[in-house]
Amino acid sequence: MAYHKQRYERLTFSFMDVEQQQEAFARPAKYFYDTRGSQLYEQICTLPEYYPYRAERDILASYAPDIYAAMGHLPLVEFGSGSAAKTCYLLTMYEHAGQPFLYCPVDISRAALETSAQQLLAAYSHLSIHAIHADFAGNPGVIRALHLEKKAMAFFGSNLGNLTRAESRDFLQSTAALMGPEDVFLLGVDLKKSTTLLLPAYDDAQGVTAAFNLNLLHRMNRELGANFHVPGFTHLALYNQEHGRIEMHLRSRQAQHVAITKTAQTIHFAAGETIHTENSYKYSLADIRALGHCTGLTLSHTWFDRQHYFLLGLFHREN
Ligand code: AVJ
Repeated sequence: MAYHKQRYERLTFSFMDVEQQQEAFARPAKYFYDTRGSQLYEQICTLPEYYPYRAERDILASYAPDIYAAMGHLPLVEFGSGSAAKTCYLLTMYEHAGQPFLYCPVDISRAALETSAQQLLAAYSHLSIHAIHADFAGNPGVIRALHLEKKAMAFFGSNLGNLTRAESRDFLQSTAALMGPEDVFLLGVDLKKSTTLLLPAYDDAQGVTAAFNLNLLHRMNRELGANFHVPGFTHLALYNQEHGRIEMHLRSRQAQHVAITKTAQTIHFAAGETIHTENSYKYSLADIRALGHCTGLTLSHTWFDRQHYFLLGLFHREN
């Protein structure tokens, strides 16, 4: 794996060659997040129907002192840090402790890492950052490059929801394998709840989620030389009871052919046939406890938002 380093004052960068990393998942959600897709996702987070973002932020805003106390003043590694907007609640606790601290954001977007690092370094005087530019999906082991003796790891945003149950187990297993006896893992997951609440969160009135889903077709047209007639597809969100997940699909309005130049494929769609674009798995508290248990992790603390829509759980290694 190509790997190199760059050092500034208080900011160190490590790069894992993202292009060379192999695809670990059957349905990688990362393809949603080109420039337009990332904008649309940010817009989704402001929608009245989309509660997960606000619920997790409220947990962090309400319980940051508690969470920080349970974690300890350890170097903080965050998978999929993005803009690190929620992480600030914890970083503020570190700063108030008046001790030097280290934050290690891991993200696939180099731009997000640079922008957030500049802002955080300006805001926190005791902070040093070691950023890792990598696609950590399926491989939390990228953080071995940090050679941290003790650490706290965080995985916010219910991003685990994009992984199948088996992939989630693998992810937690790999995470557990990185943990020493005093290390902790903070995980944010969206809880199972009524479809009356779930479905509108993935099929909002303004059609932002629809645009986010359809953006995949625009992206394929642009980057793969495909000729999807985008209005020929509609956004579909459903709750799959058996798997406990929201599924997003793009449904072909009519029978049609699509040619994809770069892959030399022609694909036929029957009327009503769908492209299954995303899974967003939901967990119960018992699911999370069991998931931890089968990967050698104990759920030692839990925090909920007021409405119990979302869970932030802290795991320790079982000894
Ligand atoms: C970024 C994976 C947490 O599953 O809720 C939002 C992505 N998809 N609306 C989620 C998403 C449609 C989101 N995650």
